[in-house]
Amino acid sequence: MITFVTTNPGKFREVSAKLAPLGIRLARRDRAYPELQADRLEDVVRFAAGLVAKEVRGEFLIDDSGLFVEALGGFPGVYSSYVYRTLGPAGLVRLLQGRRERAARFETVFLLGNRGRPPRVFRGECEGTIARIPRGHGGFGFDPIFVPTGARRTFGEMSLREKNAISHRARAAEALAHHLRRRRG
Ligand code: ITT
Repeated sequence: MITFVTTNPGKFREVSAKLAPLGIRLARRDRAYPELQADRLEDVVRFAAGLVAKEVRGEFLIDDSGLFVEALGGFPGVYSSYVYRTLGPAGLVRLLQGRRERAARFETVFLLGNRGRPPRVFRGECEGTIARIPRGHGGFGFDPIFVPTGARRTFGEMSLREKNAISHRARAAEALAHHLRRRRG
């Protein structure tokens, strides 16, 4: 059993759905941890892991993710949570009004930790574009404005299963599963 420390039920649903068929079980701990103001998601999770390790017994997982918009120099990136709360998905779309360059990518960094042991980090990315208007009510966060490469629909218009086949978080979960399987031998 791995404790997934997150305030975000959508993240928990996605990762559980990905790992359960592989026999990897997760328990959710709904706890916010302070996010360090840093340039890289990885620095944010490493800092958080130090705090979480003091509280959680056994193995834990944390996920820090962000949406990086090319025309905005990678913004909101590590500030995605703040921008979601302030501008929201529709506000982010407005920042790109009239822009033809709409490339963006989601990134997820997972940290698997356990008090006293060196943490392991896994990554996943998903490339795509920012839609012209928010579409769909599925998923969470910026899903209604993100169209993954090769698709026409936004993540918000996809089922959990469809998003989980191609998303940044699914990629990170696959890397984590690969590690756990190897460790089991
Ligand atoms: P934690 O408790 O796990 O930190 P959070 O929702 O604050 O939950 P992040 O800081 O990792 O998570 O996420 C930054 C923002 O990006 C936040 O507003 C999320 O809703 C959004 N986000 C993260 N992953 C996403 C995804 O797969 N699809 C759409 N938006 C996502």
